[in-house]
Order: sequence, then C-alpha cells, then structure tokens
Amino acid sequence: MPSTKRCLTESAANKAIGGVPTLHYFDFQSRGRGQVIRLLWEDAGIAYDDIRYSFEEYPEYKKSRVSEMNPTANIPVIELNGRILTQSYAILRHFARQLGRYDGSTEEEKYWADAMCDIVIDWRTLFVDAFFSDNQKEIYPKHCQTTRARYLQALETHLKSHDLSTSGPYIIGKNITYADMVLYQILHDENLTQDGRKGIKDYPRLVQLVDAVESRPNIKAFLQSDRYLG
Ligand SMILES: N[C@@H](CCC(=O)N[C@@H](CS)C(=O)NCC(=O)O)C(=O)O
Repeated sequence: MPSTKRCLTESAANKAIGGVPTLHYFDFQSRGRGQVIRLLWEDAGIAYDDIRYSFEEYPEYKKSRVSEMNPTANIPVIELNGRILTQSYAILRHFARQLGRYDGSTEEEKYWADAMCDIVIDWRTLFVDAFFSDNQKEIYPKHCQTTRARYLQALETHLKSHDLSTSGPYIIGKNITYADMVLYQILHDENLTQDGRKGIKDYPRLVQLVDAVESRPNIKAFLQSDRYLG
C-alpha cells in the first residue's frame, strides 16, 4: 500500500492555490521530479498530502490508478479540488503563477528562469537514463565524467555571465524562482550538494546558489525535519 502523510498546516498559500494538493510520487527519499514540487510547497508554506509508492508496488498502480489519472502513466501527478495536474515543470510554473512569485516579474526574468530550467530538464533525462541503466556501474560514472561535467560547466558559465544571474545568488538574481528549485534538486540528486559541496567545488557560482536555497528559512526547516529523507 502506498503511504499517505499530511505535511505542514494549511496557510494563506493554500488558499492562493485553491486548497490542499495531493502529490502522487515514488517513495524515493527526497529525490526526483516529484521532490521539486514538494520543495516549492515547503518553501511557500503550502500544506500537502504526500502519497508515496514504493518501487516494488508502483508497476501495479501504474497500470490502474496512475494511468486512470494520467494518460502517459507517469508520476508526479497532483490532485487538487477534483482536478488532476500532470507534467512536473508545467505544474511548477502553474503554482508559481498562482502564488504570484517563483517565476520572476519581468518578461526577461521569466524567459531566463524558463531557459535555465530547460537545461536542467535535458540534464535530468540523461541522469535518469544513466542512473537507472541496467549497466549502472559502467554507465553512471561515464555520465558523471562527460555529460554531467558538461552541464555543470554550462550552468556555471550562464550564472557567471548573465546580467540577471550576476545580481544575486539565484538565477534571476535576488529573487528565487521555481527554476532555482529545479536546479537545486538535480544537484542534490546527483549527490553534489552533500559532503560540504565537494562535488561542485570547482563551480563556485553553483555553490552560491545551493547555499542560498538551503538557507531559506522554510527549506532549512524542511531539511532538518523528519520529512527530509536524504
Ligand atoms: N515529463 C514528465 C516526466 C515524468 C516521468 O518520467 N516520471 C518518472 C518518474 S520521475 C516516471 O513516472 N517513471 C516511472 C514510469 O515511467 O513508469 C514530468 O516532468 O512530469
């Protein structure tokens, strides 16, 4: 049976998005595409119901409950007031707009957040392919040395050179966007935020972004809570 847990208490932010959302996702520690959505809700102080499927039970639910909710039979899936929301990045952008924050205020800021997010979408697809490959022992280390290094360098270069990114710790400078959470989470899932940021020591601008995300009061509280599963 998937586990269900109510996280946080209802707040004004729940009103802004229209209630208490339910997330359907893997019980994969605090990792993956679904975790980025949890992170946004944690930062915004949104209460949510967290339904977690173990990897063993998921195939059975994929055929039934998940494919009834989502024609592509993927998770994350959100239920909110009788509505079903699918596609994690569209979901993040949707909540950002509803909250009136997390996606920049000018067109240039919105474009830049979306562009940086798109880079991470490409990276995550390749990360998942390598990490969950049948031949993980060989393929994942190769991914880390080639593909991952290329994405780290590209993101570092963008953050060090774009006018918005040079004006503060986040992608658009002083204000966090959903894209910072997307970027933070891939760095976390590739085990680069842990162990004193050892894995990104050559990318100081990425370290600055990770430090800024982890210093946010609600994220800090989340990382120290029993909701954070590593
Ligand atoms: N573009 C989709 C991709 C969804 C996706 O690939 N989800 C993965 C987990 S992160 C999944 O459902 N894997 C299990 C499966 O495909 O059966 C999104 O961003 O939501």
